Amino acid sequence: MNEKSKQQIEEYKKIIEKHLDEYLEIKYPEKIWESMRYSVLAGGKRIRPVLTLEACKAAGGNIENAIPAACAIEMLHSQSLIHDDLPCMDNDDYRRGKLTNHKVFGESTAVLAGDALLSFAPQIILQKTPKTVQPAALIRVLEEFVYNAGAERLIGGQVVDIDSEGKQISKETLDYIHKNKTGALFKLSLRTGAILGGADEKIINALTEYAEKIGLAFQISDDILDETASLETLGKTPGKDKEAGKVTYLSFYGMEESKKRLDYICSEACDILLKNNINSDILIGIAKKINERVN
Ligand code: GRG
Repeated sequence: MNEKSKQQIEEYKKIIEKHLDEYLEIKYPEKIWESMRYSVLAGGKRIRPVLTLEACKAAGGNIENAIPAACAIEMLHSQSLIHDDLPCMDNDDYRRGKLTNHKVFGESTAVLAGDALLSFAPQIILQKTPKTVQPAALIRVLEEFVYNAGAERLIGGQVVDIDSEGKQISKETLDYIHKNKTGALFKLSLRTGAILGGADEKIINALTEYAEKIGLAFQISDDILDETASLETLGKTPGKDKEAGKVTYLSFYGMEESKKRLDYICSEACDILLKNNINSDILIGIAKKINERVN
């Protein structure tokens, strides 16, 4: 990735942090807003909202139109992490290098903070997206949001993941988990940016294909990192998959083959962009970065 693109990503991140901070201003009852802020503003990589802003730009749109939706997607992602960390799910003590939400605020507040983020996110899309955006585009973005957050996608993936713990699942089941638990939000991020950027269907489809590739790549690298990284670099407890008896990409393909597949899938993602004349050094750079991920 060239220097200009690196700076652009930092600029996107600043915009996202600033708007998340503004949107999540503390209201009454303070406890729930503090809990929501604690997790959302805990400093994740912000890859999903960066993808949304860049997809909007790559489609020739104005990123101002996509800022509220990009932040809403990060809220949805943070919500899924808060709930995933609960004792009834993955039961984790650390996330984003800090104690998990329920460890600080208690379980009932953590459940409610997740719920509150899930309904606050579409509220932000509706209230804060510039009024110049066509209502049809806004409705499409909202439909993408609720669909990808729901039982057919993100929640479906999580349910099958939990049900699969300690079982010898098939490759198809693992694919379903990856596609939905991780892939859904990557697809949502890119499609949302493309729609708000005014992309035609060909470009929306190409960015969807790219999203499928990097979503899978991200999950493979997550599985690799779960075995190789430390709590310090990862920001969450490593080795959780093995401990929970989870079948991962590595269970089927082993470390070396998984790395090869990761490399290949990332290059396929770049090819999709090139073939469709999507000129984005940032999207190419992100696919390459996922291949070299350390956290
Ligand atoms: C109620 C809508 C709703 C959802 C709940 C709990 C749940 C369903 C889903 C959990 C999904 C989950 C935890 C997927 C893991 C995806 C993943 C690879 C997360 C890590 O993402 P990073 O590395 O994290 O981008 P940061 O902290 O950098 O943002």
